[in-house]
Amino acid sequence: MIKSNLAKYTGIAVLCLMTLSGCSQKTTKGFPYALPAEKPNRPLSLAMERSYDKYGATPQDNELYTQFKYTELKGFDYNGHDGTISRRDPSKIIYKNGKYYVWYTYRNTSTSPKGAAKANDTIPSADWDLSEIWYATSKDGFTWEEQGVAVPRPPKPAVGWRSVTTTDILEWKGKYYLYYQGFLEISGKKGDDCPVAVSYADSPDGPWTPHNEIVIPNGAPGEWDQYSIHDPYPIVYKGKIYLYYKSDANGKPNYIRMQGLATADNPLGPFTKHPLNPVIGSGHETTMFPFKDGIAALVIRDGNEHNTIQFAKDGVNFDVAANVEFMPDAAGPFIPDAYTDTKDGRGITWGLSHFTTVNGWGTNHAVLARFDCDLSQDVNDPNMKKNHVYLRPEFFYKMGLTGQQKKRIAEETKKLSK
Ligand code: AAL
Repeated sequence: MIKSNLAKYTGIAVLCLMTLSGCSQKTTKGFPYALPAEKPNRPLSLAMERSYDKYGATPQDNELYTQFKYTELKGFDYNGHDGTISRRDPSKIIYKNGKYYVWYTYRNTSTSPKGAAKANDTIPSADWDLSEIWYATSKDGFTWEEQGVAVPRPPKPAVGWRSVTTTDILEWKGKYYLYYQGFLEISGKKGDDCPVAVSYADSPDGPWTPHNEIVIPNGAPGEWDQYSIHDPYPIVYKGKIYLYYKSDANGKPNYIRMQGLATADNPLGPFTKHPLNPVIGSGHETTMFPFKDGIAALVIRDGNEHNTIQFAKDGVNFDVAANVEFMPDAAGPFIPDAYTDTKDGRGITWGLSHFTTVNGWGTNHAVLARFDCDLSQDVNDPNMKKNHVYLRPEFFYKMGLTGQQKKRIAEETKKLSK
């Protein structure tokens, strides 16, 4: 008995010593040079905790980290880029009948946009005023053949009579649905007054039948989405239609752009806005895709969390998953599993986006472009996972100081010399 007790206590003492020496090792040895692939069991700074918990040890380990590469498209004419023809806000891309399909806002007007005060029946106020929804097809995703109008402007006073823009496609039970912003007055007179309308067809080539009702109305006065519902963007998730959208709130003096969610069991509605809206407090145009068991989002341009890719396991509660640069504006990716109600979203590798900065305001218009990336579980492209883009000094000098800033700096220096 005594012998066994002795053995027991000796064992405990040895264990304690081992633990102690383990502890002291943990605290005295510096953080390892070779970055552990898994979160190490040692006290970590907040930044290193976050690094492992949110992102993965390095950007290369993070499936939601990528670079974006851009290619000019072939097949679209822009009238010498004089501002009379514009193509922007591409939809998601789908692959049907042996080719890719994309829909987009198409403007072909006698002049470039002139602002709300000068706009009339033929002069557009903004780049997306007096527009229609057109579509194009492609065999390779680089050269496109424009097919013409999909959804024209309906006669006044139907929703969209002034302009139909910023569309996205849904495939649901063998039918196709195009959701779009239906302008009820000139854009810019009262912000963008453009509730969401929908047209449907049996084939991606149409003909499209307008469902002459607003499917996602503006919020009630005083609510964050009281003025506009932008960028309707449907995917199928958890057996339902999850339609994400953007709205502009605040507006004093700058808008805060945020993303909301509305869900439905039927493509023609009713859609129920989520009680937690807005579900993302940043971003500009809306781009989401099924990823693993949740939804990933490209959060571009605006807000505290712009230039991030976010992820929500429930499609609602998004968190930052990666910080990225040079994100595609208004991205419409090719998402093979956007409508399959997948439980294991495979991600995206390319799509179309737009550039709105081809020329100055005088000949303002937008062009479609292709972006490529590696946000896919099935591709591992180390070149897309590099974590720096090398830019020449000229790029930075182009973003030079304004005259007013130069004046302030000169005054500050003058004050010092007194
Ligand atoms: C875009 C989109 C919507 C807006 C306008 C055209 O960035 O958010 O489509 O209405 O600008």
